[in-house]
Amino acid sequence: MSNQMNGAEAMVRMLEAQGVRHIFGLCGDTTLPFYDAMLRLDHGITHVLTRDERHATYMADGYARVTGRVGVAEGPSGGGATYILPGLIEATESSYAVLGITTDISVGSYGKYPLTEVDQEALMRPLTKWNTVIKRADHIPRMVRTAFRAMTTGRPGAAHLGLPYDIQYDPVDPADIWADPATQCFPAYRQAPQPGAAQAAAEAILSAKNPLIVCGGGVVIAGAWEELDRLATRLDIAVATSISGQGALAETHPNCLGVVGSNGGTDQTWALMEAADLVVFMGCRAGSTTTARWEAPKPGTRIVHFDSDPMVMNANYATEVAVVGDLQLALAEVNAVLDARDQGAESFGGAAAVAAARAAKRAAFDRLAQSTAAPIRPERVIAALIKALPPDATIVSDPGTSCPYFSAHYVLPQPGRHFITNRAHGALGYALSAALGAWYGRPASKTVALMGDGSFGFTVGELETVCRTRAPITFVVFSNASFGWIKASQQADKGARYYNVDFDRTDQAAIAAAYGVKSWRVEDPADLDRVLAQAVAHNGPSLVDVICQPLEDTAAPVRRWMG
Ligand SMILES: Cc1ncc(C[n+]2csc(CCOP(=O)(O)OP(=O)(O)O)c2C)c(N)n1
Repeated sequence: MSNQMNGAEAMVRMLEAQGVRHIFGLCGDTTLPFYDAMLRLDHGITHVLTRDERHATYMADGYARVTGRVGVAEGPSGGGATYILPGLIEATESSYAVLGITTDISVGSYGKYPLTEVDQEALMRPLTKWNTVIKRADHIPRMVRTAFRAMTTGRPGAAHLGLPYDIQYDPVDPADIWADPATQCFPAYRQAPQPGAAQAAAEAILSAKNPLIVCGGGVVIAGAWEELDRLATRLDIAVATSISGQGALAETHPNCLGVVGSNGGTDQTWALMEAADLVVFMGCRAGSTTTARWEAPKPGTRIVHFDSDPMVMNANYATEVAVVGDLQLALAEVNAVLDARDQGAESFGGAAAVAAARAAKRAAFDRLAQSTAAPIRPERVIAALIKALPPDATIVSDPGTSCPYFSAHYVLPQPGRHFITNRAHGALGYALSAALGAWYGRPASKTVALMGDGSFGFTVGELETVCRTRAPITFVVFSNASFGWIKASQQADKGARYYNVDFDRTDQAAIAAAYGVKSWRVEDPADLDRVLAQAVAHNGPSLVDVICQPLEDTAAPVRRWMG
């Protein structure tokens, strides 16, 4: 074996071979050889220094969501490894390919009480689709290939690679540096459904009186919107989405109903969910949010389910037809089955039902969006965003006020991943850094992050990263000096017995300005349109701190708080 390459260099060369273009992360003692290899080798990979490993992983996640490429985050042993966890579980449960690399203490010092020792493999196991701490340098190329294969095939997810310090100095045979180009992007190696499944699904749908399609993030991840558009249009069938499923169809499409469920769903969209005699779940796990804790579809509703993951079939509903396979391939097969029929066009009257629901929802929204009240109504902020943002904008939201309001009322004019939110775990403080990752992935698109002031406090340190990288992202803070979501839940569930949910009002605009962000504080709704337009047009990072109506006083589109 020639001795031209050490383990650290092999890791860099493997990432290069796997097509990695960006790595987000921060350094530690165990990272020294890896960083030295990054510095010395000519590899074309941009390393973005972050201020916290949580946010490095969120950046990798935002990057993966807009590009369909593997997002890569790295951090050091011990504290670095524990801080990287939140991003890995979000990516795994949201089905996005994110690789977390943590350097580790030397294999040679296992069990000798070295600083930062922790069983990283055990730590990462429930959070990742695949995970290993590499024990020998000559295993590095194979383990990197395995990680990329695991992340990108089947249902995508996160992987973790532990890279101990001492093996970074050990030799690796350069001949083993190669990668499978198919695993640079996800979904890789798409699999078609079992023979006959698409036919059975088409027949079930055609036999329904009032079917409804409910799309989750799987449709967007598979890039199946053209096939879905064909299907929805030809059958004139209504298409609802989960929040993650926004982008399965353009929300201006005549058949697109919008979001259903307990967060971002409204009475108007829920009515169609309840009225359906057959629900077609597509790339959707039929989880608690989309179904409002399985309130609808009710037991007995006929279910057809398309998903790449067989584990979701029959998990929540007895399923009449299960179509396991890639969504793009599966929907193409359904369309081919329908093409082969010569019975003329079927119509379920979906567009008319959608038009009526959308008009009623819009009328209720418009009344509140025109409000001149202060503190400013969230509806007014969403209306201002609708006016200020270009059609191809990328919008990232934290949980809290902005998520249900945006999901319910913003109309995304294009299919694809233009709205990003961490719906799997909903950890606060995701949006700011995920927006930076999304901007790296899609720099020509205007990128906007929406967050509560609670979330702002979780993530504010990354404003330095944003300013250093000069990313022209606009941040909008819905400021209400409380953990509003929980406060609103205490109102709804606990008779307004508020306990420890308020914090002091912080001046987000002043804090951001200190980092070098161009910023505004808006208290008068009359200023909102002008300020947002200026912030969006600004050629650098900008922030608008909006003094908002407290969430517990709003008419938020959150099902358990309603009536
Ligand atoms: C890391 C983390 N801790 C706790 C929660 C529980 N939680 C959900 S929403 C919420 C309040 C959010 O407050 P803020 O960001 O200010 O937004 P608001 O609801 O006030 O709009 C909390 C604490 C969470 N989602 N994530």
